[in-house]
Order: sequence, then C-alpha cells, then structure tokens
Amino acid sequence: MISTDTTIAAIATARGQASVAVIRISGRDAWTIAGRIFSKKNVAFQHGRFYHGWITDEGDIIDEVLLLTFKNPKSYTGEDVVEIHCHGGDVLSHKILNLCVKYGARMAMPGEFTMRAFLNNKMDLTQAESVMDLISSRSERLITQASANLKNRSLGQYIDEMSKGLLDLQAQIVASIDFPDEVDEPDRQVLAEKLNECLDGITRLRESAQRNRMIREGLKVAILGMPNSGKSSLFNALLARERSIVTEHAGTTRDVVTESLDIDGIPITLIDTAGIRETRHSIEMMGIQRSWQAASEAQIVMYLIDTSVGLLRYDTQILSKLDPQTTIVVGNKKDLLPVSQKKYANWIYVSVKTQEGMNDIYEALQQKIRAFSHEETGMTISLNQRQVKCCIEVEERLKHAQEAIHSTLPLDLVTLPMTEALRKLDELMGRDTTEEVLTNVFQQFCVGK
Ligand SMILES: Nc1nc2c(ncn2[C@@H]2O[C@H](COP(=O)(O)OP(=O)(O)OP(=O)(O)O)[C@@H](O)[C@H]2O)c(=O)[nH]1
Ligand SMILES: [Mg+2]
Repeated sequence: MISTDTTIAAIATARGQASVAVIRISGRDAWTIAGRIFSKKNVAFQHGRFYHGWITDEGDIIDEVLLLTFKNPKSYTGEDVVEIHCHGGDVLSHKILNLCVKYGARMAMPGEFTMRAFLNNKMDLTQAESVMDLISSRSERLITQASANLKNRSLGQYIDEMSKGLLDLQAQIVASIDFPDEVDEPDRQVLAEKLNECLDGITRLRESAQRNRMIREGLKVAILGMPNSGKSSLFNALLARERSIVTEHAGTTRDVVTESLDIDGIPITLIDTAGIRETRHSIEMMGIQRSWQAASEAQIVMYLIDTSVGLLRYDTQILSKLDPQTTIVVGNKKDLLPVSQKKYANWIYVSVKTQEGMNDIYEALQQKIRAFSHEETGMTISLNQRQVKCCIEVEERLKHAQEAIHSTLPLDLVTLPMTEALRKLDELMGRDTTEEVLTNVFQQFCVGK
C-alpha cells in the first residue's frame, strides 16, 4: 500500500569512499528527527537554510556536518526535507542513516522520494521517469530531452492538448444524446476528421519516439574486414586509447571487443572483430562467426580494406553481403597506397597510422548516425516502453471510435472507446493510475532518489 504518512530516510549518494555523502530525510518528522541528532539544540530550523554542526547521539560525537532544511511544499518531495551532508564513507553514512531510523524514520524504498514528489503533485509521471533518465542515461541527447521535460513538461503539455481535444468531442456527443431536443447530433464527417487529428497526433508521437529509440538505446557500429586491414588500429584511434591488440600478424584479433563512446550525444557501442578469411583453424573460425554475428546485430558497419593490397575477390564477396545503406567502406593504409591503384569514389581513404583522413571517418559516421534519427519530424521526445505501450493502447481505442463513427451504430457507442482512450492518456501521465503501475515505475529507481 502506497502511503506518505511515514518519514523516510536514505543515503542519496553513491556507495564507496567520497569526500561527501548525503543522507536525505523526508516527511512530517524530518525536521524533528534531524533536531534530535544535531549538536545545536537551540536552533529553530527555517526553510532554505543550512546549518553547520555535528551529528551526535546521546553525547557521542559522530561527524561534522552541514544540514540543509526545506519546508513543505518547497522541497523535492513536497514534504519537509532535511539533507545531511556528512563525510563520505559507507560506514559513517550508514551510521547516520541508522540514527535517523532510531529516532523515527523508515528506510526509504527505491525511488520513494521521487514517488512522493509525484504523489504530492510536484511532477507528473513522465517527469518522474525523466528523473530516472537523467540518472541512468548513457546519452547526452537523452539528458537534454529529460531536462526539457522536467523543466517544461513538454510531453505532459502535448498529451494535455490531446486529452482536451478528445474531451471536447466527447462533450459534443454526450450533449446531443442527453438533450436531443436542444442539441443537434454533431456531423459524423466533422467528428471523424477531428478524431483523425487526435489519432494522427498520438501516432506521430509514438512513431517519432520509436525512431528516436537510439537516443535511449544507442547504436552498434561494427568494424569488419580481412585480417591485417587495420580494424583494431581504427578501433583504438576512435576510442583514443590502446584497447585492442595491434600487431603486424594477420589474425591477431580472435574475439569481438566492444567499447562505448559518444558521438554527437548518441551512445555508440563500437565493436572490433576478428578478420574474416577462409581458415581451417577452429578458434579463428569461431572468431569469424562472431564477426558475422556482430555485423548482423550492428546498425552501422565500417568495412576496412588494406589499400596497400587492394580490393580482393574475397572483399567483394563480403561486401556483397552487407547493406550499402548502412556500410561505410574504408580504404586504410593510405600512406602505403600505390599511385597506380584505382580509387573508388564511394570509399573513404585514411591512414590510421598517420591519422590522415580520420576527420572524414568521423563525418561519415555522423552522417550514418543522423540517418537513424528523425529530427525533421520536429519531435524530440523519446518515449520509454511504458509510454509507448500506453500510446499504442490509445491508438487502438481511437480506431474503434472511428469505426463506430463510420458505421450506422448510435453515437453513444463512439464515446465508449473515447472514454477508454482518455483513461489511457491519464495512465500515461500518471493520473488515476494503479498502484501496480506506480510500483513498476519507481522500483527501477535507486534507493535515495
Ligand atoms: N602503414 C600503415 N600501417 C597500418 C595502418 N593501420 C594499421 N596498420 C598496421 O597494420 C597492422 C595490422 O593492424 P591491426 O589493427 O592489428 O589490423 P586488424 O585488421 O585488427 O588485424 P586482425 O586483428 O588480424 O584481423 C599493424 O602492424 C598496424 O600497425 C596504416 O594506416 N598505415
Ligand atoms: Mg585486430
């Protein structure tokens, strides 16, 4: 049972040694509990102030701290809040947390502070989810979106407008049913058009969010090519560190090696693979299988060719299996390129060794990555799975309403799916939502947030 009657406490900072740790207390007794363990007994706490002193317990001095006090509703949770800034260290911060519990607080559950902020109308459910995005994001773009939603309620505003449109339509229909003598039945064609606008709005939101999934989940970029073409060298150059082993021996990399990097705010998983060639060596064969696997899972492939050797028949065979739309062909070892060799217009020529052409590689990568984002839709919201599911359910209900409008059925049958659609929009925003939904959302948070 969700309740906000108790006062909760938790360590808000990450575990391990640090210069500072923060213990947060929220609820009716937050100030009283802090007062019990604070050395200065004659201070009357005020909102938005900080107090320097010591945490003590029955005369024992525990740590020098700063207390920050917030009066409801002007706090993160909307309740009375105290933050105790003590020295970092697990044992010390747990000791202070245990003291808070000793004097009346309960240990907070994961996400309980943010859940209280939501229950106290400090934010809607999508904003609470944005807090989660901010904490867990691997992507700078997701951070930008989440901050915008926290500040401006961008998603909430979009959904509010849609709900309002639907409510207006519903009111027109209901009025004509309840007062048939005074209110004419609305024109079915006009109703259908307005309903279509709502359906279109929610579909566009979901589709653009699904296309923008890479902002949340990132993209995989695999480096493929024959042995010795310089894959590991390029992998290391892009990461700006010597992660993969590079040698002059063909067949050095035997397994896939993955690392994360950020390109234009998008989280990229870069994958170095074993060189692909015909071999009887069983370990190398397994490695090559994994290279193909990596290529099939990656959204973008960089195929490397050693230009000192030139394009081989085997390269052509491999390239024919790759999608040209998502493949960047790289002619490496430009420094060794024989003058006589044919140059291909669609290849990017580089020398990982001398760094010549590396900028062209970055540009090509950025271009391919951009092809996966659809900023031209003007919508920069990326929905999480729960939100996408709600949108799909709203779309289903609106389609039912449309079918009813186009049929000869009485108009009150249109209002039924419309009411359900409105309820689903409410669920998306966390209005009138079930305890189960809330628990699912907030248990993904960490303790102390
Ligand atoms: N001259 C020159 N040598 C390069 C260049 N890039 C890589 N090499 C050299 O080519 C050799 C092979 O490089 P790797 O990066 O290990 O090649 P790989 O494709 O990962 O090879 P495998 O793991 O065996 O499939 C090394 O000796 C590198 O120093 C380049 O641009 N110019
Ligand atoms: Mg290698």
